[in-house]
Amino acid sequence: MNVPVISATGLFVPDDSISNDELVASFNRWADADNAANREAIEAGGREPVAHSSVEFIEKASGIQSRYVMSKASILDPAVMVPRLPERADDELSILAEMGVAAAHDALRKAGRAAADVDAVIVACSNLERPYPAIAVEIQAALGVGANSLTRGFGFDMNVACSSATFAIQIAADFVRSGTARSVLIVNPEICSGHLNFRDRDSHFIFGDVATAILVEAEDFAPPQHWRILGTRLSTQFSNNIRNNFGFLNRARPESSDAPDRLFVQQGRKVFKEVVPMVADLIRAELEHLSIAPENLRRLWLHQANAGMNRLIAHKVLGHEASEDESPTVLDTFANTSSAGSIIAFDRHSADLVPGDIGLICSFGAGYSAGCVVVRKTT
Ligand code: CO8
Repeated sequence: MNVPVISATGLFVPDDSISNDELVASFNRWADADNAANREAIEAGGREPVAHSSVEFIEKASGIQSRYVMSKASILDPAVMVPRLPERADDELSILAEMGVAAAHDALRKAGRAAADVDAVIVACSNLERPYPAIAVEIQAALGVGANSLTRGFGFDMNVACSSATFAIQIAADFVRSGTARSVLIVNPEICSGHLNFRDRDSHFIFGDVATAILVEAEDFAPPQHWRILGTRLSTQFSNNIRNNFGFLNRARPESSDAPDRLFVQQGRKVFKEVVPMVADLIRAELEHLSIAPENLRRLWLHQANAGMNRLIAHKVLGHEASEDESPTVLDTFANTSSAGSIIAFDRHSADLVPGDIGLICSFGAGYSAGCVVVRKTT
């Protein structure tokens, strides 16, 4: 059986970033204008005024300080507060494919791999811009993936919300093990700002935009420096606590098409409480299965949703408070980038590990869903 490895990862970061100060100032300007416009209803007790957001709350509750976005000006304009990304013609590269291609180029370059020698593309993310044709097939065509492959290459899209990347690594590793593919490119383009209600005080600060890529290959085909995949484990458990009701049946509903839950909604505190033990149990089960003692884990690259969640999960797994070196944070500057978060952490914080070091990539989120991948650095 072929041994699957991670040959390289890649990253695309948008040019613009929004600080908490900028985001909160925009929200509060909108809140003041909305309260003024609804003053009579508020005074008559028929409506609650919108409370101000606060930078202190955001940093204390989440650890987020800023986020990259694809459309800064319109998000910050209190009259708009939505990303504005002009529609592209069908014969132009779509925006998700463009971000994905940039991240893919980075991964292919680091691995020294020609796209023609890759067999498959999996686009795995929360925020797909259309149902079909698959973004993965568009990226396949844009990069020339599969030109040298027996099958001429194939691609498909999948969505397991924030856990999409680790679920895709499981699929890619299985393709490699079974011989279905020798080289699989996973791409995670996330325009989370498209699904975020910037007028919802509870969640307007949570997400950012980015794209990551992961090259999973057979060990005997991979470049000498790679990460052997020692094990993978997935888990799902149904919950409505993170939900998005946007879909093509919206137009078939008699209700208004701009209902708030057609964007991202969550019960953040419940998510926090319920997902932490689920993830810790999943990681412990996989480590036990692989006979790896927690003290032999050199680094955790955890999903980047909330700094407090990561502190608790790392503590449960390692048995002590994790240092920044053991469990690096990227959500301070990227915010929650859904499927891409743990891959950004891996991409930015793995070069210093030495051959033999063992680490764990773990993502978790809506579904609930959680996936972990245990890797060991080779030469
Ligand atoms: N400014 C000031 N105060 C605020 C604000 C604000 N912006 N927001 C809320 N407050 C207030 C509340 O009103 C409340 O006040 P009071 O105590 O008087 O009632 C108080 O602060 C505390 O509110 P919460 O209980 O809601 O605050 P928490 O401490 O729980 O923190 C968090 C909120 C940060 C959201 C936290 O619960 C959290 O991070 N939870 C985990 C969430 C998580 O991991 N979710 C994963 C979602 S992502 C996913 O799975 C994929 C989705 C797909 C991507 C879609 C892209 C959009």
